[in-house]
Amino acid sequence: MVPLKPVKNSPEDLPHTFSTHNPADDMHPTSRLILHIKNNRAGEEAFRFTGERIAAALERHGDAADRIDIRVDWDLDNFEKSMRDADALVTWDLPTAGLGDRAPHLRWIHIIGAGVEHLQPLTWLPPRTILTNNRGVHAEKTAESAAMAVLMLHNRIPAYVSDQRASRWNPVYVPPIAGKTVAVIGVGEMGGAATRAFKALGLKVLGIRRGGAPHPSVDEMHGPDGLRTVLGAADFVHVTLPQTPETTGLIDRQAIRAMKQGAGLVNFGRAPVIDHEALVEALRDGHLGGALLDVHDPEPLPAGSPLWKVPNLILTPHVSSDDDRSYIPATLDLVFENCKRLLNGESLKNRVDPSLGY
Ligand code: OXD
Repeated sequence: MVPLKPVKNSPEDLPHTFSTHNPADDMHPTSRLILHIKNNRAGEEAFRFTGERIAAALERHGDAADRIDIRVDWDLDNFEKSMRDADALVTWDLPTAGLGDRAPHLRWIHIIGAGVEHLQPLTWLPPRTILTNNRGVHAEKTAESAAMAVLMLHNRIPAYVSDQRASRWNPVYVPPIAGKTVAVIGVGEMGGAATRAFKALGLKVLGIRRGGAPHPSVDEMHGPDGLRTVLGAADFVHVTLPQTPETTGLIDRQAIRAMKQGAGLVNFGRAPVIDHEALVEALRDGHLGGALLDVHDPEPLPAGSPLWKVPNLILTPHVSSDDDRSYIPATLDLVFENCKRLLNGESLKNRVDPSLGY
């Protein structure tokens, strides 16, 4: 979720308070939670916390609703004031300097995306404050998009798009995809959802994840040192890595050259994980059969980027894992579930490990 495209503002749609506070509850101040939700004016409507979406989520979480005071604002409007007594913050971004002093009661920050690279290094996080992210919210959409991506690569759609631009008739007949091999680099929530979709297509699934723990939809799981092995064995490589110092540049020239001749590459994670110059070279000289990139650096990808015109490469504008119907409702379900946990003194779901950066 990267809310970058400018959208029409609709401030009238934003409730500034959603308090169901009953003054009688003042007897038990620790049993209440003040939650500040920060919307981005420049963000897309799909990622906006509207009054309607919040009200619907409160209905679904009625048991917690009367213990949470919700304040919704645009960007930094009322931010400093609100941080003085807020217990929890839901946002995509925030000014981090001196947060511990500016937000003395803040116990929890929820980031409404899976990636938190824009906030790294996480050294600004006050020791008493827990950071959580949106991993898992994308599962259904990302699984569908992952299936689409490998089917497109298998059926030579990137090459046919290039042929179409050149008015070229070049039929190539391929068998059904079952039996091919896909390597998922980064089997977390998003990668895990992709592996389920790949299994359903009849693919052999190889996986890479820290620690190499098995996954029910992965036939062969490896730790990070198995990267070259899986790259060399796969017909399709599906990248779902977060951006951290360890993953930046991981799919470099050597890694790309280690892929099978004619293989396809997909990136649904973060752009800096891949060496794009090496990718372009491999697409132009035919080492790779095609690629689909959904994530870019920067976003929006500038009109002058050479990537737009590379043959056998399909670009999508960071849409593979987010949908405009359920993203914010599912985010609110996660937020309210964690509110209940915080109120009950239980550990929160989706904690980000500041030392790993995801
Ligand atoms: C996210 C994403 O970080 O969609 O949530 O990329």
